[in-house]
Amino acid sequence: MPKNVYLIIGVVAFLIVGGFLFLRGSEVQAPGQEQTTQEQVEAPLEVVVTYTDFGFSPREVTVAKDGTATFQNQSSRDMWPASAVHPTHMAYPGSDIEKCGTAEEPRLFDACGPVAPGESWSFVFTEQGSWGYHDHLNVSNTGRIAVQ
Ligand SMILES: [Cu+2]
Repeated sequence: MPKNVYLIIGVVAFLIVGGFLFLRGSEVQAPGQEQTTQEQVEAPLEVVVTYTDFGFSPREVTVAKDGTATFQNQSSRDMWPASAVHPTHMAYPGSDIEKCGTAEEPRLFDACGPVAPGESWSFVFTEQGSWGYHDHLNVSNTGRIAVQ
């Protein structure tokens, strides 16, 4: 019964695509991010993560490869976003707290110093994967960035 096989394949494909679009559509859109009119939904090139006294928000975000995440300090104290794992910060490829202060600093997923309240720090993610991070000054505050 080839017709039935095609019908089943069609229904399964419809459910997969529909479910994917539904899940993507329920994600919180970053402020200023324009809706894409393309059929293919892509990860944003820019995301904003705010840091308050309660931690990072959203705690998990997705950004496109070569996209930028900006960490805004809206808390009452200094923050220091940095790659897992504390205290070496070496989970993100190439990152290492020992490289802070060198010419490699712009490529480190590490603020390499305190970011004062009201200030922000941005980083361009060139490596695909799922990267955990924390506030080096308050290590119980953690987050995760998926780079697609
Ligand atoms: Cu740390």
